[in-house]
Amino acid sequence: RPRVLSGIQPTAGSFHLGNYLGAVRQWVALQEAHDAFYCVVDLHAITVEQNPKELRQNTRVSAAQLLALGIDPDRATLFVQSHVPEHAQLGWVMQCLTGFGEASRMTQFKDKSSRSEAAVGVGLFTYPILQAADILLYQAHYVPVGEDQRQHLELTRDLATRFNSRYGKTFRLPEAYIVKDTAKIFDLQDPTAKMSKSVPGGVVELLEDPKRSAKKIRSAVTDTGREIIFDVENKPGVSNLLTIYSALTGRTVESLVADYDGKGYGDLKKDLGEVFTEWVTPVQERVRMYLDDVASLDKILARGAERAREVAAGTLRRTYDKIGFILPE
Ligand code: AQP
Repeated sequence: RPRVLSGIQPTAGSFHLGNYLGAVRQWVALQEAHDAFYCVVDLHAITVEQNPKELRQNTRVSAAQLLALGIDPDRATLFVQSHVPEHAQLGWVMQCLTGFGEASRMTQFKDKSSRSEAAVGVGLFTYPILQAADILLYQAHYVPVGEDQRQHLELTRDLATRFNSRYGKTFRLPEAYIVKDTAKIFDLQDPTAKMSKSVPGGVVELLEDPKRSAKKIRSAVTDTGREIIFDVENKPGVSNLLTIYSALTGRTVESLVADYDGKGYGDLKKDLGEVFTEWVTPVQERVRMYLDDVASLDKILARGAERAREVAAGTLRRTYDKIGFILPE
């Protein structure tokens, strides 16, 4: 079975609709026919300052959300990044292989550092290099991510190629697995920007009160005119709502457009608020259930880490050997 690897940050506690539709939804689908590894990337979370108590809680809440959204720990390997020390170890090797200019060209760093009011740490700069290590450790064939991660995946491939040509074939070159329709979910208040947890306002959080989400959807920025049609260029707001609607219900955009013929933006937003509420309510219930039994949740994660380490340790050992490190017996 082809292998997939992907990760999600535990930073904000709740995932948002962009994380779900752009990434986690694919994770759930891929676990059926793939050898899937999914991790909550707490090492990445500390690239910005975290409150220790909140980080611990958010990591569990993230794992609970993945389970509630359909990740099956008997099929997929679900784990926490810091439980597998090989991530940090291979991360260092990859850092030594990366050019300074190459790292400087990563647009996510430019975006995030320019938005940050606090001092920016080196970890935020080297974040995509650790991400490369995350992926390469598992020799993943595919990496299901949103469009915003495409550049990071290119870096991963470049580093794998460089290592392989310098030391001999060691890493598989992974491919991005990006589902076009939901590759980028846009902010409800600014439908030209991606929905993102660091720009609050138009972001729909999975764990907030659904009434609040429905209200955000009702007050989403739409476009001039009245007609409900899918036209990303001229009607980004309405198109974004149609994308979300379609993804949550499994209905095609065309059939939605046909249904809303003659109706107004208000109708579409009100209905989408209801669709979202209906979808998210049982998800929230399941999240609560997992969090009510932290001991069992931690056990699932420990089991996942053990399976992940079996693969990661093998790759790291081969890598160290190629580099010329003396392998401990
Ligand atoms: N708006 C989005 N549309 C589609 N996919 C998205 N993803 C994030 N935003 C969108 C995908 O979600 C996965 C996990 O993301 P993450 O939590 O690891 O990191 P992120 O990209 O930093 O999330 P945010 O909300 O976008 O945070 P900030 O504001 O910190 O940048 C990834 O696969 C990502 O593609």
